[in-house]
Amino acid sequence: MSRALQLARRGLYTTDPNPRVGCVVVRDGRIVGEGWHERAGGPHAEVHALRAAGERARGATAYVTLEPCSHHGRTPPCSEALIEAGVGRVVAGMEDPNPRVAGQGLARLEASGIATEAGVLAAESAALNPGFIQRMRSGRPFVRCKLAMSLDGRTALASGESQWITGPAARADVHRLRARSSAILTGSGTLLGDDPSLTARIEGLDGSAVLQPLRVVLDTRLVTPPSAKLLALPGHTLVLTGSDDSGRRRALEAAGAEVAVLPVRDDRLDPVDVLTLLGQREINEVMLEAGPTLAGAVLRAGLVDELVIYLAPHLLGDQARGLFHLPGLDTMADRVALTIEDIRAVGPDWRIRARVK
Ligand code: AOF
Ligand code: ZN
Repeated sequence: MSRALQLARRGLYTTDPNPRVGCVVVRDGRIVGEGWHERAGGPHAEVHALRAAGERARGATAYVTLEPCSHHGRTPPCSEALIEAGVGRVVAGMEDPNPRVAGQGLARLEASGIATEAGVLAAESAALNPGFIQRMRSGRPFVRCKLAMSLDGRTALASGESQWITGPAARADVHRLRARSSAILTGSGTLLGDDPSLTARIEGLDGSAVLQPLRVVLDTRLVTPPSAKLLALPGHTLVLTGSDDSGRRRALEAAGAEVAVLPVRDDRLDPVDVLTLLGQREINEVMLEAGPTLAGAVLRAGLVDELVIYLAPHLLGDQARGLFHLPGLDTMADRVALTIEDIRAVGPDWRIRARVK
């Protein structure tokens, strides 16, 4: 299963909106076939592994990081392929949370006399696909909020200047996080202030090895200029607004953006509406790269799942800006509680990964 997890990770940047899945076929203690899911529409991990194993799959054990599917999607069901290949046993990392599968893949195998087991390296298997799992269960994507700050917890000078807080190694790490995300979410404030590209660029990997994440701009009043840099870059940009200004909308569309209108509540777009819309578009992992107002609003709505904070070895002082605007946080009881999952050095900076409790 460890090997199957390794194989699944090869699909980290390309399987969207499908999950990353790996499979290993073992006979008499030897690996006779391996495979992983590379892209949606292409064969599933099991099909690749069974093809590699050929006749040697008969009586073998298949280890799969996700329960084999039972449905006709873009491809025929893997449970049927395993039955036809004559495997004797199937071990799954976890059940498929997709309601079209949800235990039926394993049940189908059992019904034809194949022994099954689920939950082997379950936590590791789930960690491959936090977004897919959350979207299948809640309809909304997994949200990872990325922040860069000084050692004294500041993210920009009072002037807004923030380039660069962290060094090149941390910025390269951010590109890997962007590349595994289905969408990058930012606000019009960041767009106007920084004119960011929000693309995923990984050294040593060409364009086709990374699906460009959807760039999503929250722009209540439709102030995004058609000259914004990201509109001209490879990939797709979605501007979400509450404005019905058709002139500005046409100008943005002419510049390559897609514009969609959402309801405005208290002068803002509601993070729940935004993430529900993204879930409907099969967005699995969202990377939130925003200023304190939007980051604070999404955090407050309880919709941030993970924080990735890069901590740089310098001080910006108490006139500089903090990470989250959280009005009304007046007592210690209102603190946002976190669990730190890991801390590691990235060049001269430190990366902290934390879960919101
Ligand atoms: C597997 N093995 O390698 C993957 C699975 O539209 P399709 O045919 O590509 O099916 C996509 C669904 O299949 C996806 O939502 C998930 O439930 C499952 N993914 N299943 O047996 C695989 N990638
Ligand atoms: Zn399948």
